[in-house]
Amino acid sequence: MELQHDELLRAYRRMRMIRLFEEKLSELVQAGKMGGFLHLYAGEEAVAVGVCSQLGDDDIVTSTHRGHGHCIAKGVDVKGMMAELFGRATGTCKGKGGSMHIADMDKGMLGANGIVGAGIPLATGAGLTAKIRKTDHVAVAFFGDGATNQGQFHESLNMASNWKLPVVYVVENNGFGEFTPTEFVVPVKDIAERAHSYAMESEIADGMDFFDVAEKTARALERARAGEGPTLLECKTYRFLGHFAGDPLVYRSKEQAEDWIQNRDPLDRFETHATEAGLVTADELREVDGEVERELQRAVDEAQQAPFPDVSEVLTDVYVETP
Ligand SMILES: Cc1ncc(C[n+]2csc(CCOP(=O)(O)OP(=O)(O)O)c2C)c(N)n1
Repeated sequence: MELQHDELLRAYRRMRMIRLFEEKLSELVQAGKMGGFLHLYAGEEAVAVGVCSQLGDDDIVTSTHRGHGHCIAKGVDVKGMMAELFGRATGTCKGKGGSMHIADMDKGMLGANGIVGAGIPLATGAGLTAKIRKTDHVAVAFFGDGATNQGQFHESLNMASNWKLPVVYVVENNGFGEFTPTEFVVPVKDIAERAHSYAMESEIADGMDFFDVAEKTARALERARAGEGPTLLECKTYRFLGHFAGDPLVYRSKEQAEDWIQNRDPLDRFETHATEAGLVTADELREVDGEVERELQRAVDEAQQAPFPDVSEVLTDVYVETP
């Protein structure tokens, strides 16, 4: 796996955007300027961007309740996302989806999802579609460690392995399901072990390391496109903020959080690796930082000025029949 200079800068830009986007949302919620229930992705950037750096627009991803990072990593327009979160008509889903239902079919983003585990069978179905239509596309399901205790995880992996579907199942193991440490509810040491029951390939990646995630994703995609079936890719990661915006974080120790945040920040890790290897310069990264900051501020300003959806739109784009 080799990434060109512009691809590396694009990956860094997306990681930085995710970080700033989530920090901005946290601020807006605390200031009472944004409503709704938000699950923030800061800390896990290398997973979404590492995986999506290997995908094309026609490859499919399915997401979770913690979906902003997956959207940004797959190239969904940030202005549309911000407007969506403010509930405005200019939003990605015309202001009617909100944080947990952002979807953008043009980018192969089948949607965030408020139901834990529910994106997994959707990606399995997208993989089946690709196989039946004989396209070269791969479907990727992102989900948390908690979701691997859901029945649909096991049913999907069984089916995908049996039918050799082109799917990559990406577990974002951030060590917690809501407020419960993963080891309280998962008996295996590594979630990747669960692949063995389905005769499926698995990989474990350092989810704080963009390069490791990208490399292991590339291998999984190669297998999928060669007709060798799915892979379970476990990425060990950590969420820097709470389970939801406003979480008082009483269930994890300050020392544990500090260790991950100070020593394993995926943006710092990217910068150290990429500059030491001479792939990009620190000046180039600082320029990206400035551009991202300005782009995000414009997105917030424009979203706040944008109109709300008209009341006549209340029954459009929804799965109900008007009486
Ligand atoms: C089917 C279902 N059960 C429970 C919930 C409540 N819930 C929301 S997020 C969450 C924890 C999910 O943990 P994990 O899958 O590890 O993802 P993370 O939040 O760590 O990213 C739970 C239990 C839900 N939304 N859907």
